Amino acid sequence: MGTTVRIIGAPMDYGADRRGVDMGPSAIRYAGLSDRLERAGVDPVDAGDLAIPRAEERDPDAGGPNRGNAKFLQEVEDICTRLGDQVAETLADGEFPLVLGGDHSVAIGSMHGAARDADLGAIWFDAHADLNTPETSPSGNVHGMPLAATLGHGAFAEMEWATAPRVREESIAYVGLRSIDERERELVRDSEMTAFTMADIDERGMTAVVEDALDVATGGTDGVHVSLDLDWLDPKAAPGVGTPVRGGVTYREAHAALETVSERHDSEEILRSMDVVEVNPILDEGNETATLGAELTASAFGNKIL
Ligand code: 5AB
Ligand code: MN
Ligand code: MN
Ligand code: MN
Repeated sequence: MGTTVRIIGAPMDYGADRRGVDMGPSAIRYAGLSDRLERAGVDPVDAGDLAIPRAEERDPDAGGPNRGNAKFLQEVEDICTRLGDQVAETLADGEFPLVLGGDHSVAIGSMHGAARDADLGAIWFDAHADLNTPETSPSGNVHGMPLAATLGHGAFAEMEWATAPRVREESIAYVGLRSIDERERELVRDSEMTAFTMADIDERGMTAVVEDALDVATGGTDGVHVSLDLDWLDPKAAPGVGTPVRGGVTYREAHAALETVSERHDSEEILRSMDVVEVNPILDEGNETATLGAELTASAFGNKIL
């Protein structure tokens, strides 16, 4: 029996400054996600979108004083709690949860759900480290905090909905890092996480780097969460993102990376959950970035030519 992939839309943009990322799930579906997944040999079922109130109707400072300068943290909590439940239910039903963002704060919910009954490793395909806390964030945007939340750093230590005890630093690998805040740099250096920067990809090639990242994320875990932030790619390939950074991964490197994941999954069934985030259709050109998100997701499941 083939894998059933349950598509869960999380149209949330509370975590980012640029409006429009809430349209990501529609744009990725419109780019032919389901057909592409079928061609990759899995069975997609669409669970629709989580109901999420518009930001204009919400108070960015709700939730009280221990929340540092994190904006809309109360909303993020509500949504990630519901999302985590859906991800956990999907896994309990024997299906694969594919979460469409939305800004990257949705990963707090995906990982919390995926790690409820398993030790979870993660590969973070992103230009950024996403390791800020409500205390350290320069922007107050929660999309810059999901890994810190999952690991229970700073104020997140008190937030049970965010911290996922079964995700450990030593099972997390960054791939493609190139834009990091000073405080994050210290944290990554002092942590047990593994960080492959763009320079590592230049030197060693994408396939070798992703093989190593897979070793990190599979070592001593029950499965791997793949978090794909489209700003991982170079803005020339993926213009529709809110925080573009030059010098990113090319179209071909990106496919090679996800194909490497799929090859490992074919032999060892390592994949447990995935999210595709930060697609902003308002900033996109011809739905190119959403299309890339759909294509790369299919590559993760083995979109082979022959
Ligand atoms: B993304 C920045 N580090 O915290 C911050 O797109 C950018 O999910 C965060 O990777 C980028 O605001 C968050 C400056
Ligand atoms: Mn990110
Ligand atoms: Mn990013
Ligand atoms: Mn928790």
